[in-house]
Amino acid sequence: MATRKLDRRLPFYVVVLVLCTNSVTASRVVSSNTTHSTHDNITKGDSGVSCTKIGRRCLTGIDCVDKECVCPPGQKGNGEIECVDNENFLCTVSADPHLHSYGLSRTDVDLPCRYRLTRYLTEHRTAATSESRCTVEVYVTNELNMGQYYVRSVSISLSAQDSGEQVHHEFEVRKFGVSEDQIFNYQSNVTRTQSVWGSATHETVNGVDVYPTFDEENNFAVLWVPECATRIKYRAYDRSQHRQHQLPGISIMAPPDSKFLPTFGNYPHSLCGTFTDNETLYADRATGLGLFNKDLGVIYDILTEKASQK
Ligand SMILES: *[C@@H]1O[C@H](CO)[C@@H](O)[C@H](O)[C@H]1NC(C)=O
Ligand SMILES: *[C@@H]1O[C@H](CO)[C@@H](O)[C@H](O)[C@H]1NC(C)=O
Ligand SMILES: *[C@@H]1O[C@H](CO)[C@@H](O)[C@H](O)[C@H]1NC(C)=O
Ligand SMILES: CC(=O)N[C@H]1CO[C@H](CO)[C@@H](O)[C@@H]1O
Repeated sequence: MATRKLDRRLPFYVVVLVLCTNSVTASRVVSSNTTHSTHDNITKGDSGVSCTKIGRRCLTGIDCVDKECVCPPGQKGNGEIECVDNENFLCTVSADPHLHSYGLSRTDVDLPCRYRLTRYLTEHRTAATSESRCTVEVYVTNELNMGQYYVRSVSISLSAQDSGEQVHHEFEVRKFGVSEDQIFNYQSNVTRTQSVWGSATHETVNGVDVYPTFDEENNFAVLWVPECATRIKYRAYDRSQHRQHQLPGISIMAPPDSKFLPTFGNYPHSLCGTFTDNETLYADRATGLGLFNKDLGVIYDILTEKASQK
């Protein structure tokens, strides 16, 4: 059925592919204090119980109730991919792919492009002064497989600035993943830039460190930064099958004190929107654009945003 849907829309997809891959690629200034590291991992975890109507599995330890993976009391989310404490906010792009905003609006993202999901500022939890901030920005790239789109890679920029220590850290983390026959193969590249400003320099730096880890039971590449109360998990899709027994995609957990910047944090620039958006976010936008379908509004916004496709 999915293939028939694609056949019908094929000319449209070709046009979109050309549009999004022709976007300008931003160049990056590389400072002399930049280091690169690569972290690879292969995971083949079974995750938790087989639960849903289409046989999807819950995260380990998550209960299956009436064919749904239910997060424990005090938590919310989709127990197939992420449960977070109630006060936090969650944005996910999962399956083929469905986007769920922070404000619980839903849409599909049927195109092979790179797009920004979120950008926010939040307090640095362990900094020496209260003036310290984290900035988080997340992009994902979709790819077409067997007539469906899936999230193929994730790119995260995180900067943590500690005014007390006069240190600014910046990280670029790119994660790629592929899975065949339930074997997940991840690669994460971390670029770290450290800069010191002001007159003082410090030998030792108590700043954040960003190490991608891997959840080997549930097959995620995870970036958990406690200093910024931010957790980003990515599960590759399985190329060898249509039915994905472990829900593929990305989840972003943002803390309740996150602040969104008007130009970059809010929809349409950041597809997850903000915490104050509601479930009609995408439908309202499509109506505002004069489009009959909310998925087309998102496609229009991704193409006009022209995110760097690198
Ligand atoms: C995968 O990552 C874990 C830590 O998350 C590590 O203990 C393990 O050795 C890694 N495996 C491989 C194959 O790199
Ligand atoms: C990671 O870095 C290595 C070496 O610099 C490069 O060959 C590889 O393509 C990079 N992978 C990603 C996912 O960026
Ligand atoms: C959702 O938010 C929009 C814009 O802020 C508002 O106009 C609309 O009434 C809200 N809808 C609901 C159901 O709360
Ligand atoms: C901005 C900054 O931190 N520059 C440092 C880069 O590293 C060199 C030596 O490795 C230092 O001398 C600079 O101060």
